[in-house]
Amino acid sequence: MPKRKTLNVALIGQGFMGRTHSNAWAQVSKFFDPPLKPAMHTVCGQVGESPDFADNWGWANWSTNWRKVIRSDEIDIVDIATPNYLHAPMAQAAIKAAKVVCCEKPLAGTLSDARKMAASAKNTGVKTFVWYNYRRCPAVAFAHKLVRRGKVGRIRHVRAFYLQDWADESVPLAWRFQKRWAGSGAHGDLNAHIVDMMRFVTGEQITEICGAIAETFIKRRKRMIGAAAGGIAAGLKSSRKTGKVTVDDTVLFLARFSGGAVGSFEAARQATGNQNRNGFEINGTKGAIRFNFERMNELEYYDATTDRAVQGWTTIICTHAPDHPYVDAWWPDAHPIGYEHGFVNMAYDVLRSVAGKKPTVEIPDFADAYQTQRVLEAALISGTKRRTVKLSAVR
Ligand code: SOE
Repeated sequence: MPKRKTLNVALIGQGFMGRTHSNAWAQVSKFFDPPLKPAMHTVCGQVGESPDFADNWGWANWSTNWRKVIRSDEIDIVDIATPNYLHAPMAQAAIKAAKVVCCEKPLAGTLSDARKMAASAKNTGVKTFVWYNYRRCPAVAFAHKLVRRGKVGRIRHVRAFYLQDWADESVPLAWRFQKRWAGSGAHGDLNAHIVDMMRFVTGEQITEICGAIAETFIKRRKRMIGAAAGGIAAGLKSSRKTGKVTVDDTVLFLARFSGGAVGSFEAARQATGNQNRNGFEINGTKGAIRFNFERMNELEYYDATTDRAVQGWTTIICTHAPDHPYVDAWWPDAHPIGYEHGFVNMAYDVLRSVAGKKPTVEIPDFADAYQTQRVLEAALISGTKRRTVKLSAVR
């Protein structure tokens, strides 16, 4: 455990997640009172990216040499916010340097990388965390607590979906559409979130995949001009030339849970009309809950134990402290919070965990995120082989 009361953070990545993480490290001590304070020490970008990012977000230093930054004795926490193919080399270097390691989701682009990352973390005892940020929406954290309190009863059905519609023909061949950089498409990007979220909310494990479909609707996309390896930086222009998309645009699969429930999972990037519909519905013997991130402050609850004459869905605005997690750090009742707050909530729980204190709700470490990665892999095997796949057979 780092000795300092102030932990020096090195962030690697200046894209979308570089922004959400920068905001989280900048805001966490303003809204929470973490037992250890983060100092925004260094941000690493790619050669060709702008160092202005560091000034804009309040990072004291900027570098393009992530290996050197990770090895620096001045750094306590390494935060990886890069495309999936870089998670493993960066995390392994950070574990070797005995740093605290935070890594964006999915843990890795491949099960093999994820397995090695989890093994290194286990063998060294280094503290690791994975940014499955949706666990830290107050409504999702509260859903987790309602299930723990038995308000839903024994779970019979889990219906999870993460539907977007941004990836139309106009979007060029970025890293997210190429297997060598991303590992998979909507599956590792979006099913990763809902698999983690359903394991978290139900408290159960997925034991079997009973069929899956993967489809790529847009087979070729315009290449990006001047794209660095992985074509990462946002805003790159696209050329006339096209390249083959080598990952899925959508994956759907059916699953069994350890408590006996059955479930469906659907991830899609061209589900027209769903801009960021990350959600679920869980049906149990005593009631049901449902969530849609597009209305992220609300959780719907159905109490099946009341008089049938008055049963109906209740919409709970999850902004009431202390009943709803995290909200005492933010605003009064019915003053909604947003997407970025989940990341600030996570930074708080990372700092609590590093200080040896309990997080507000469980945080996935590499070992936990590896379980999610096994489910993703099992679904891909089921889709390819067109058969049922037991999780016990996927390591
Ligand atoms: C793109 O699908 C994306 O940015 C995901 O990568 C994030 O994890 C999700 O929170 C929003 O959409």
